[in-house]
Order: sequence, then C-alpha cells, then structure tokens
Amino acid sequence: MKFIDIRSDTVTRPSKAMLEAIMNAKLGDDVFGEDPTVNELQYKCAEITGKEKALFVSTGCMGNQLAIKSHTNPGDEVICEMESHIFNYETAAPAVLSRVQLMTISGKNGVMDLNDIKKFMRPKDYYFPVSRLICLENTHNRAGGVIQPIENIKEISSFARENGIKVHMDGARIFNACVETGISVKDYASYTDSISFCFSKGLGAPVGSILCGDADFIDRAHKWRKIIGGGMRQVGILAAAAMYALGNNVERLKEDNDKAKYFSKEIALIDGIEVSPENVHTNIVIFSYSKIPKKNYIPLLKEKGVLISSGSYDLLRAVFHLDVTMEEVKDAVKIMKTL
Ligand code: TLP
Repeated sequence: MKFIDIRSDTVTRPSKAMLEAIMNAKLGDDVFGEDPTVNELQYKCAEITGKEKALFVSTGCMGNQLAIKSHTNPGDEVICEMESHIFNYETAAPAVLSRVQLMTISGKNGVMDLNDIKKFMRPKDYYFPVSRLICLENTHNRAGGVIQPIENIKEISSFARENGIKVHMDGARIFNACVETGISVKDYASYTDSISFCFSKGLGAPVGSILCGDADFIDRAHKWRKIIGGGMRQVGILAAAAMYALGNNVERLKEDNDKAKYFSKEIALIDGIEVSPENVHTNIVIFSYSKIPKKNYIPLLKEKGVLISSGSYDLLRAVFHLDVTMEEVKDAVKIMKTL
C-alpha cells in the first residue's frame, strides 16, 4: 500500500534531480576544509543569513546544541519557550553538553512575551545563574508551524542587546515563514546572533542543517562539532543536495503551507476534531479528535493508508511537504471524513 505520509516534512526522499546533483558533486576532505561543495554551501548560507560564517552540521539538533555550547558557559541559564524543540526533543542535551540550565517560559501559541522574559531574567547577583541566551523557534513546531511575529522578535532582540544577552534562532523551518511573510531570512537573522536551519525538512534534502553567526562564534562551533564527532569527510555529497534544495525548493514551500491550510479547514468540519485553521501559518497542523483515543486513531488511519504523527499531550500532528500532492491531501481528508 502506498501511504499518504504526513507525519513530518522530514520523510521526503531526494528527487532524481537532487540525486544527480549529488552524483556530480565536487568532493574533498572537509575536516581539512577542502570540500569545495561544503565550502560553497557555507558561503552561500552566510550570505543568505547576512552572517559572517556558516557551518554545515548533520542535524537541526546539532545546530541548536552547538549554538548553545558556543554562546554559553557552564552554569549559565538559557531562556526558551516551554514547547520549544530545544526543551522537549533534544534529550536534555543542553544539560549534558553545555551544562546549562533551561528557563522555560510559556508562550502564547509558541510566542514568548517580552514582559515574561523580563520577569524571568536573573538579577545580577552571585547566587543566581547568568541569563546568557534566549532561543526563539521560527516557525514553532509544537505550536503548529506558528510564525514568530517580526515585531516580537525585534522587541526581544533589542532588549537582549541592551542587556548583553545573545539570541539564537532555531530556524529549522525558517523558509516556510519567509515564503508566507515575504520577510527574508537575512531580515529575521539580523535580530539574532545566530541562526540554524534545516535542509532535511521542507527543503527536501536527505540530511543536513546549517548554523550561521559571526566568525568567532562559528570558529568555536567548528571546534565543538569536531569534539562531538561531527567532523565529516567527503560530505560534499550532502552539501550538494542542500545546494540543490536552496536553488530549487524554497519558493515551492508556499504550496506546502497552502496544503496545510486547506487540510485544517476541511478537517475542522469533522465532528469531534478540534483545530484552529487561523493558527495554521505554515505547513504544520496540530489538532485533536475527541471521538477516538489517539492511541487507536493513529493506527486506524494507518490501516486506511494515512500516516499522521502524535503531537504533544493528547494532540495529533500532520505536516505537509513536497512528497505529498494536493490530490493525496484531498484523499487524506476524505478518509478522515469517512472514519
Ligand atoms: N523536528 C522533528 C521531530 O524532532 C519532532 C519533526 O518531525 O518535526 N528544530 C525544530 C523546530 C524541529 O522541528 C526539529 C525536528 C529540529 C530542530 C531538529 O532537527 P533534526 O531532526 O534534524 O535534529
């Protein structure tokens, strides 16, 4: 059976054209800094984000964790949103790798209020940890692909700058926000000290993420990447897929956002489904279903050929990407309506 797989935008397979780009990649040993395709990708991403340097990393988690490691000292505190990926899905890596403490702030639909950040900032006294870094997630995964409002980012950023605090943006799906708002990655990144984004989600590459920031920061991250065993050799084969993705798969993300919006409006009509189509900004739909418990509903849909994922708590999640057509989205809706 061919499944309609809307568990995540990480499930995409490289297209034929992407595989050709991989086949034709010029390669070298990246631990010696000699892989021309990796170097090209890193230059390009530094340019896209308006940062001095970029570092190709294997995963979004690695990008976030190297950012935390390179911005902080052990014993510091890192402010992030309660539902953020860094807090929920990165296996307590900030505690393990950076030996920092996370201060989580409950946002509204994933968006932290500056007043809350101010409230939870540590006063400067020796018995408090140092509030060192604020992490923003754009788009916000568990909130359902919510775009961080630019005004809010600006406010948080200027407060952080006034107080000597660094800002990192987990921009795993930043391009899904850009195609929707018309705001460039460079604009978003101008309010942050570092930004990471993924090639292996909506952009359709099989592996890879990038971390961007100033030269000193990236040099530190480079060293830490080696320490944790993330130095890769002829990794231009992956960088080539990422280059292809940047050249061909950015603008089309709008289609994925549109599929999610269509899906949310249609399933909103199903008795028992609770979803807020007005909160579907990009390619993720978070919803709940009161008629069938989630532990039964997910396998039941699978039997009918639709794969969705479990969201947080009692919630369900569907994510739209380049390997699911609008026809398949319509079919998924039909199946859900008949159930
Ligand atoms: N998200 C995955 C799962 O880990 C939940 C998904 O299916 O959505 N930041 C954000 C906002 C993410 O959503 C993810 C992955 C990451 C970082 C980590 O990326 P990877 O999986 O490449 O380490």
